Amino acid sequence: GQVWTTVSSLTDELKDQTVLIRGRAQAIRAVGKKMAFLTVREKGFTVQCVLTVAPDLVSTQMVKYATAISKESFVDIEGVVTVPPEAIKGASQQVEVQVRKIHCVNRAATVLPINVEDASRSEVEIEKALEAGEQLVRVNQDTRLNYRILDMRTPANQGIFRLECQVSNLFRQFLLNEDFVEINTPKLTAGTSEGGAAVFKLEYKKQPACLAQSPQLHKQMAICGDFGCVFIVGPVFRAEDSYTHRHLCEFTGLDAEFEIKEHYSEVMDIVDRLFVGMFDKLNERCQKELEAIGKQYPFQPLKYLRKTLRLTFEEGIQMLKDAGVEVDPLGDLNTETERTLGKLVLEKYGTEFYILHRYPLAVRPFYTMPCPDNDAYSNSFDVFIRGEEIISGAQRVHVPELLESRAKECGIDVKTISTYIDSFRYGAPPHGGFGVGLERVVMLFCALDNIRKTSLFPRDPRRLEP
Ligand code: ATP
Ligand code: AMO
Repeated sequence: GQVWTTVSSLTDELKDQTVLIRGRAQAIRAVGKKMAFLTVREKGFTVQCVLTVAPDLVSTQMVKYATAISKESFVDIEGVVTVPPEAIKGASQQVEVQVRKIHCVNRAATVLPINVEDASRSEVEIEKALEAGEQLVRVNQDTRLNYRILDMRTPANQGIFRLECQVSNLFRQFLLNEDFVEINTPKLTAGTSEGGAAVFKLEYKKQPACLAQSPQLHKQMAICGDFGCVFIVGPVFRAEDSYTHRHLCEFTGLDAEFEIKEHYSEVMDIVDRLFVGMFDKLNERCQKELEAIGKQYPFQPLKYLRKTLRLTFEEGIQMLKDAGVEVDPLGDLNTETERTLGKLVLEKYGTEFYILHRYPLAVRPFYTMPCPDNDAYSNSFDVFIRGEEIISGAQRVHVPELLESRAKECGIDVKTISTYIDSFRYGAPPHGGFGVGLERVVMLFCALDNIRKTSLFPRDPRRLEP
């Protein structure tokens, strides 16, 4: 019948009250035999708990018991909230708990592969600590990922994955409000949707099959089935053959597809409203998360406009040319030129979030609608945050004959996608849509340097564990 208080809610409003908390023993420090400090952490929030030997407080045995608790063990603490005169370093909560009772609920091993406190520090804090001669182990990315459940406990990681939950939640809420229908599409497929080599092949009951590279074909088929507007949140598989900071072999795709009336700008309109609203709400609702992330990985808030900037691919090429960067006007942009363009756009328009549209047809997938006025270009777009792609979208070809010839031109074995192409023979409306990489949105919103930081259990060309 006791009432539990969360560590995050321990503020000076609870001064002099007795509280009961459960958390992990993050750090334990004895001061002589009569006093000990215990940092208790719960879901990334920390509070300093003080044990002081006194007749009506705690006994020397209790201090001994407390200092023997191994780091990361679960403890229950009953105590009184006090407000110390000075700021408390190394704890998120600015109050202390004067311990009356302490009980170790379950012990952690005494030797841990990662010290969560060390793993929570920023680069600057690590440098300072090392300069001050502190014993500290820098935790590298592989160690973090090998022992992800320990790494996950840092305040920054608690923030990152709670923020990620909000991104997919806001995507879903926005589209449900717009009368979209959430559907599920198969991840076991007969053929590729995005073409190229980046596909995981497998055997499906003696039949060759692949893991879905995107829900592309099935989301379009749902439009042929009269759902009007659909969306999908689910895993996407890409057999990436190189190791980069922004490619995973499995990521979470946020996909939408819907009928359009006149123009592919209707697709960009949805992207614009969805993302501007999403960024506003993230900044508003996730302040604690953003603060925790920024404390370990300092970053500037994303600069974005009320109405998202749209540039044509040709305008982008021109901006690059004017800056002395030579690019193929009908080729794709590489990672470096995308980043350069991002910088130029920021200088000229003051935004780090923008849409580049009317891409050359040759660099887009076969299902992309060519521009009616010039088929060297296409009714397609990419969306960038801080110079890196987070979304691809387009109007699609809804005429079966054109779809079939485009697939052939792109070297796709049309036999493997015949049911898809046939869907358009029974009448199909003009439509378009887009696909978002969830991990990329979070990575770039927070200016993180690596997509592995925003995937809970990343899968990359070298990693299939844990
Ligand atoms: P998607 O592949 O889904 O379109 P993306 O962000 O990977 O998303 P691409 O158009 O494939 O976009 O690639 C853009 C640029 O990123 C390429 O021109 C290339 O320079 C680089 N790139 C793409 N994939 C890889 C990879 N697997 N390894 C290294 N660089 C890559
Ligand atoms: P595209 O291939 O550009 O488009 O993928 C859509 C978005 O998914 C993300 N993404 C990735 N994220 C992590 N690791 C990867 N290997 C990876 N590859 C892509 C990016 C990208 O913008 N069917 C189309 C979408 C559409 O037109 O509706 C498609 O799959 O953020």
